[in-house]
Formats: sequence, C-alpha cells, structure tokens
Amino acid sequence: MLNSIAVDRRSLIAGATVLGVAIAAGPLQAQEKPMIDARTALIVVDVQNDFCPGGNLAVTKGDEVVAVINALGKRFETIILTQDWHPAGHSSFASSHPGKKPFELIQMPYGPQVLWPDHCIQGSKGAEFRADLDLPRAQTIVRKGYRPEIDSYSGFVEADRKTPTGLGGYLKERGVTRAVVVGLATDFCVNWTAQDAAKAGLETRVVEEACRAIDLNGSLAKAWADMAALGIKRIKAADLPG
Ligand code: VGL
Ligand code: ZN
Repeated sequence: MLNSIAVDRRSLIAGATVLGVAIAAGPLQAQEKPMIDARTALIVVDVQNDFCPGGNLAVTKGDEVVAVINALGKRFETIILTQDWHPAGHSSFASSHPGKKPFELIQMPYGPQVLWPDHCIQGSKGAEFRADLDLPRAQTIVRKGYRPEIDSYSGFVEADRKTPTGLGGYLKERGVTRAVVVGLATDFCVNWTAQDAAKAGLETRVVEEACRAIDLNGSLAKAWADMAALGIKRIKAADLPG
C-alpha cells in the first residue's frame, strides 16, 4: 500500500515534467527513497522542548535533530516515540535533594544517578514534543520516568534495570526485529534505549546526525564505545537501506 503511494508520487512528478515544471536533478531526498519495512522500528527518543535550546535541560543544538527525524519518518511504517515524563519532585531532580546541585552524582538504591535540573514535568510545556516534530505515522508513545523513585533513560527498562516499560513486549508482538534509534540525548536516553533494544535481540542502529549529546565527563565517547561493544551500528541517515 505504501509502495503504491510512492509509485503514485513518482507518476505525479513525471506528470509535472510533462507540464514543463523544471525539477532539479540531484541526490534523492530522504522521502523519495524506498520505504523501510514494517519490521524495522524508528524509535524517536525524547524530542521534547526541555531538551532543546530554551528548555530546562537544553542539549546543545538539540533542535537540529527535528528536520533530520522528520525526513526519516517519511520512510518508516513503524514509528515509536518516547517521552520523558516526570512527576514534580522526581527523585532524579537535584531540587529534590537538599544541598545538591544539577549534574552532581548521588547513590540511589538502584545505583549511581546523575541529578538533573527539573525537566519534562508531566503536563508542562517543557514535556511536550517539539511543535515542529512532524511524524504523522507515529503509532505509539512510550512515557517513562513517571515513577517518583526511579529514573528511566531507556525506553525499555527503567533505571533499576528491572522494571520494564512494556516496549520490548510490544515490539516483539508486532514482529519487529530491527530498531533505528534517534533523538535526545545521544549519551543518555538514546544510548540506554539503543543498548536495551540490542539486549532485547533487535538489530540496532543509531543515526548519528539525528542525535545530539549532553556530554558530561566523557559520557558521549563512553556511550558510543558501550553501544559498539553490543554490536550497535553507528550510521548516517544515508546508510539506511535504499
Ligand atoms: C534525558 C537526562 C534526564 C535524556 C532524560 O532524554 O537523555 N537525560 N532525563
Ligand atoms: Zn529525565
């Protein structure tokens, strides 16, 4: 069905040529490339206002991923969004720990935890997806980090490394075997989501220009190394099939 839409599009373009509209020759635009099959999920991580310039936990140039992801989204049938979704006073916020400042590390019952500025509070403007994110085919939104006592960078398993979000089972039931992970931030939520996708048995790729990093104390280099060790491929959008 989607392939026939692509064919129609080509014939429309051919029609335009007949009518004398000049079409610049050049590299194919992402949306003119073939569709990627339904067993390959595009997982779009946390493209929310708070992670973009002007937000409470702004990732440098975080907004630049939007156009890349919008173009990619035109090629996928299976698109999942994750949304960081914390209650006010969440245990990952520095403001919940008297005397602590954002970006300090503390020990939680489940292990070390970076403390963050308050961000992505349920129902706030900062928690909303970027208004220019244009993924009409997206089918599922997985919210995470909503338990007051547990953070969740990963879209699959919370930071206690035990509590599943349900995404793994959902993808398995839908027959998804491959994941392409994009979004914010490369070294935290993208990294953890991609690692858990690989651990769930999915063939996993991360599109580097569709991500931006926080990069705290070498976290970005470590993230790429840890992902590589799990067999996750670091690719460019142009490396995707077609
Ligand atoms: C994230 C820090 C805290 C992320 C979420 O989306 O990478 N980072 N919460
Ligand atoms: Zn968060």
